[in-house]
Formats: sequence, C-alpha cells, structure tokens
Amino acid sequence: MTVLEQHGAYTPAPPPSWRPRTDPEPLLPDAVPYRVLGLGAMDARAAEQGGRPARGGARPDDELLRRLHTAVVHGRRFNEQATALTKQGRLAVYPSSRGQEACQVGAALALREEDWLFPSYRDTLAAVARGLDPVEVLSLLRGDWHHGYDSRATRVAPLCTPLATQLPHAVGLAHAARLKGDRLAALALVGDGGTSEGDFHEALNFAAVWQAPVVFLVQNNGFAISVPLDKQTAAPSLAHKAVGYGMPGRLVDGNDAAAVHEVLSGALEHARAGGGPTLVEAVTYRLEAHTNADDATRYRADAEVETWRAHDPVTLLERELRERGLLDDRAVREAEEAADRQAAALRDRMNEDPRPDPWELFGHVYAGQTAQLRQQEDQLRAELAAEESAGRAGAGKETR
Ligand SMILES: Cc1ncc(C[n+]2csc(CCOP(=O)(O)OP(=O)(O)O)c2C)c(N)n1
Ligand SMILES: [Mg+2]
Repeated sequence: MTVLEQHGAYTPAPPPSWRPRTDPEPLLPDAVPYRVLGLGAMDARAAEQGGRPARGGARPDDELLRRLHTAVVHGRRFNEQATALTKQGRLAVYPSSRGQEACQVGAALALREEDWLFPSYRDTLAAVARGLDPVEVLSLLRGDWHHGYDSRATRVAPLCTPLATQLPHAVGLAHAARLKGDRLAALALVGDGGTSEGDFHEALNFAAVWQAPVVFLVQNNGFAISVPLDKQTAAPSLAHKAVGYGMPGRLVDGNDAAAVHEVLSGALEHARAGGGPTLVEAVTYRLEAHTNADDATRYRADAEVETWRAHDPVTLLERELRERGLLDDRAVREAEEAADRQAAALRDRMNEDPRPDPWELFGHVYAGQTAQLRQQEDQLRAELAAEESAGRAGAGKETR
C-alpha cells in the first residue's frame, strides 16, 4: 500500500503559519541595469529624432555629481598608489578595484553616519570614501594581525577575506539594531563569486524572514579570480536570487556612480523605515588582475577589457559633468592634483616602518595564557635580548 492510498487524496497546501509576503512580480529586478549618467544626452538625441526619452530620467543634483566625481578621481589614484606600494614591498597584497570605483564611492556616499558598512577585501575605497584613514584601511593588506581601525567608532566592519562571512554579520547587526529600536541600516558588500557561498544564502534568508534593515550589494565584476560568471551561476541575473528569499532585487549599472548612489540610497532608506532588505546587483568589471599576484591575461582576452574601458566609471562621470557645464579642463586638473597630493601623503606614511609591539602576539589569543604560549613568549624574550646585546657589542666595535 502506498502512502497516498493510506491517507486518501493528497492536496498540497502550505502550513497555515506560512504566508508569502508579496507577489513575486514586484520583487523582480529590471531586465536591463538601471542607468542615470548619459541619459540627458540620450534624451536630447532621441528628441531630435522624435523618439521617446530614455528610461529612468532621474536627474541627480549638481552638488552630488561633483562629490561623486571628486571621490572617484581620488579612488582611482588610491588604487594606483596601493598597487605601486605592493611593488615597493610596502603592501603584502592589493586587490585593486580599478573599474569598480563607482560602486565603491556610490555605496559609501549613500550611507548615513549611523549606518554600518560590511566590506570585503576589495572594498578599500568604500572605507576610505566613508572617511577612514587610508593607512589604517590598508593595515590588513600590509600584513598586520590587526585590522587597523576602530569598527565601533567608524561603523565599518573589518575588510573581510573569507568570502561572504561578512553577510550574516551584517544581518545580525541589523536585526539587533531593529530589536533595540535604533534607526539604521547595514550595507554589506560581496562579489559575484561570494554569491555561491552558503553564508550568502543563510544571510539573505535570515534577512528576509526577520525583515532586517540590511542591503546587500553584489559587485558583479565578471570574475571570481579566474572563474567567469557563467561558471558561477545559471540564474538570469544575480539580482533575481532576491525573489527566492522574498526580497526585492535591483539591477544597476555598477559603472554609473549616480545610479548606484540612487538605488542604494533608496534601498537603505527603505530598510531604515522598516521595509526590510534589498539585494542590489551592480554590473561592473574588474579592469586589473584579481590582485597583484594574479595574471589576468591567462583567462581573459584583452579585447574584453578594452570594451569595458570604453565604459569607464571615471569617464562617464566626467562626461556628464562637462555636458552640464560643471567641469572644465582646469577643474579636472585640480581634482587630479589633489588626488596626487593625497597619494603622495599615503606613500610617505606607508614608507615609515611600522613598529609592532611583539608582545601583542601573545596578549589577545586567550583570556588566560596557556603554558605553550608562555613558553613561546619566554623564547622570544630570550631571542630579542640576545639580538640586543649582539647589536650593542657590534656598535661598540664600530666606535673603537
Ligand atoms: C570562503 C573562501 N573560499 C575561498 C576563498 C579564496 N578566494 C579569495 S578571492 C576569491 C574569489 C572571489 O570572487 P568574487 O566574490 O567575485 O569577488 P572579487 O574578488 O571578484 O571582488 C576566492 C575564491 C576565500 N577567500 N574564502
Ligand atoms: Mg568577482
């Protein structure tokens, strides 16, 4: 006898406690990435030809465009400087976000002071654009055991290297804030590759079930090291994944700083107001290798990179500002010179040798010291003392 025969006709019905929040339709992302920059010019051309205006049509204010431009110019220069510091042995590794500056800056400027940012290792610019000290932001990539800045004071979690583990942290913080009655949102950044991690699934599921005030920004830069997106997912877009969790998905042009800023500002405000989480996919491209230790020519064609250079986030903003009469050659030069000065200051500070306190190695491992650590600490003390007395003896000989 089968189970069906035993119990009669089986009518599938959801358990009574389960109620889908909405129809799937409003959760679905747009078919094409949302854009803002260049639409004015496209509208003008369309009007000349008697056509319809371009989709969207939002007009960000001039002041915001200027701020975004200054920040992306500084961001690009910062990426160049940090990459140079790896060659000079001053940074252990650097994952450049060249090409992704609009995502980084758009994200940072969409945050309010009370909000939290949960970055990944590639999101140094977002942390710097939020106002953190660049040297502190680079601490981990310099090889320091410490992540460099005070997360509580800055409301920026450590740059996270284990993929997607920052996402459940962001959801936990956002949920706790809601329980405490704090009106804030958490913005968690993750890469396209990170969306294949279990932590991504768990974070989005919890966020939607709890309606936590959190926004997930996937920077889809085409690759997870050498793995292209088509080997990562069979979904129509990464933003579509939102629907399965019961939250809205938004697709945005990740090279368009104004569009990223607008979409994230809206999603963050929705979250702060109690509307729940949003998944935003920003379509962008990593113009450089995964890190300075990677050779991107082994897995992608130069022609592909060139196509994306034509859609460069810095150029897109510059063109828009020039079209609106807000930027001329002199202003561009001034912005670049200011970015050069900041990069030089960063270089000088990074050229100073850090003086780590060796005893910190043992200080924060366990609440109480273990016998093994005590032994290692004694060994190090003896070695340092021997080095110091050898140094004194050497110095003594030289003066004689
Ligand atoms: C849990 C975990 N697995 C594997 C790695 C090794 N790893 C470092 S970066 C990376 C690719 C990540 O790609 P993506 O999420 O697209 O971010 P992107 O580097 O493109 O910004 C991998 C697999 C890791 N850091 N953490
Ligand atoms: Mg990627």
